[in-house]
Amino acid sequence: MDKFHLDKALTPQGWRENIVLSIGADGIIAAVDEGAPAADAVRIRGFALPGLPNLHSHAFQRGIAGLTEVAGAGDDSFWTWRDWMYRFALALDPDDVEAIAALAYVEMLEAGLTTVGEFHYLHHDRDGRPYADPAELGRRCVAAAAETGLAITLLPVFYAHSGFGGQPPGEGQRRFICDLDLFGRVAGGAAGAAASYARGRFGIAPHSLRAVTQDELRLLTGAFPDCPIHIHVSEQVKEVDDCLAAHGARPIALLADTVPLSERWCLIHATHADADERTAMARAGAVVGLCPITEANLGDGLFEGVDFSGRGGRFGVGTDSNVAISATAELSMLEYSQRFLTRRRNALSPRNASTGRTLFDSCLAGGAQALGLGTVGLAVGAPADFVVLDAGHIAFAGRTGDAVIDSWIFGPSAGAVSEVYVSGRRVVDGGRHVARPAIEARARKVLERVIAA
Ligand code: NGQ
Ligand code: ZN
Repeated sequence: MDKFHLDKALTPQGWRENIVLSIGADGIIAAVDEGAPAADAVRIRGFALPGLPNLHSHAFQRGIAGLTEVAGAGDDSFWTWRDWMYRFALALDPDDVEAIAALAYVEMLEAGLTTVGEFHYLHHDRDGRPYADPAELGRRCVAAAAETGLAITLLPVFYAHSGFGGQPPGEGQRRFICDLDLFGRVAGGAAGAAASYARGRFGIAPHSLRAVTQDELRLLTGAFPDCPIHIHVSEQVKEVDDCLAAHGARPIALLADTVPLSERWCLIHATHADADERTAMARAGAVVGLCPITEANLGDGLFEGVDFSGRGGRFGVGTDSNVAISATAELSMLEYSQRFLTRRRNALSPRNASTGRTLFDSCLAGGAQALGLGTVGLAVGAPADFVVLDAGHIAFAGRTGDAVIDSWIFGPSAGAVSEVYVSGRRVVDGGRHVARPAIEARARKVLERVIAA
């Protein structure tokens, strides 16, 4: 059994010193001992934190990071960004998708994110025809996760329409489109791919109320009764307006009327939820998947997070478009968005509590629920997924306990992640993923070729 002696670690019982983790051959923590001698254990000298789940990613979009920040001739918006993104999506072959995903996953691990929820909708060949294996590209995402050591919950997406009321899809969406029968084969293959990787899990993702009809939603939730379900909802004002025009209801209200919202649901963005919708999500125990950097980048708007958490609402964070891949920047952006909104400081923490610690704990629990991870954290029964912050980094001078998390998230902490372990295996060493050189070289070739074309 592998053993790690952690000098300082955040456990479910709080900060502890000198604990010893014993890891089984399956990568699961079999024992946590306090004050046990560490003679046969690997000594971990920094601050150890559980790895955070990244509950929402479109890995391929990493390829256009920074390329959509030039103003066009008209007003730029989410919808003009989407045109750029669609054009890029049409250019990628399976090897390209895998190479870009592996780069994104390396960057996630280096950031301290140890699981990804891959909301995967690029299914078919460039001409729109299904691959011989209809789950080819989902399989490539799992291959990229396995190569990098990242845990993945693969969420194959059902996408059938271009707008409310079952409007026919556009030509630019041809790689995403399935009928229910084809989706059954895509999802079956995705489930098989996830099952073939020890750290793979599976859920489904009806893309949005724009892309899926109410009847289709009901059929899907019935056909996949047990797994996590993710959906984009209420992200843009236009989506709210179109939903009101088509159905006389706001998106989350419509969703809650259509299917029983529950703990297996993860509602991505939920930006324009009104008070009743926030209550409905909180009561159902559903997770809201906030993606603060992408939501800022796309001009989505502000989610009323203080009100939502006051109602007992659960949330986690995702890197979504992967325009920047950073756990600390997602968490600080989340808190700052609420300070802009409420004109208060320490908006998302209860009185006399660390904001960083509160956000960290919430997003660990919310992300784990949304991705169907079971037990997480430095506890018996959880996978040995942990991040080591360099205790000698100047960001932590004079800091102990939760001040370490606050200084990591809000302070000048670039380069603070020194090591990352997944299933007890070290995948990041000295701040760098152990396979970064090869994965970066492969991705560089792909990006230079595809962007020049
Ligand atoms: C996506 N992204 O699925 O990548 C979407 C754009 C759409 C965000 N919603 C496509 N941020 O919503 O139709
Ligand atoms: Zn998304």
